[in-house]
Amino acid sequence: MPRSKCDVMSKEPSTNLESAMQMLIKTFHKYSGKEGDKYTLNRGELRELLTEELGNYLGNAQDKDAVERVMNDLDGNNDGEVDFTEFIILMGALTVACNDFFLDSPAPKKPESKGDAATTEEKKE
Ligand SMILES: [Ca+2]
Ligand SMILES: [Ca+2]
Repeated sequence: MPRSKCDVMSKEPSTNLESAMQMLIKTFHKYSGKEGDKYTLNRGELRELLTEELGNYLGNAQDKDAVERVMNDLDGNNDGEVDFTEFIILMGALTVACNDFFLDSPAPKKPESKGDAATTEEKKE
């Protein structure tokens, strides 16, 4: 897979979303660089990241089994380490879960839309 050149880290972020991307990258490397491979999280590093950075969302990260489960879920290529791609999948899944929660919260009253736009799939053959 060719990597598109992205120099986001060399520029000052100018938007919240760009800042968020930088934070994700910096946070990952803050923990991945502690032991062993600089670019991947081993179990210890993963546990530290989960407890330090996601304590509110993953309250049970102290629990060894929970870390083990997260590790097993994330480690798509089964090398016993979580690389950035695997990490970003966790962040994506957590963000989706938070968004679902946000959508479910009753605060803003909206008229119920009955007919969701049917998924139109047009494929050219
Ligand atoms: Ca490491
Ligand atoms: Ca892996």
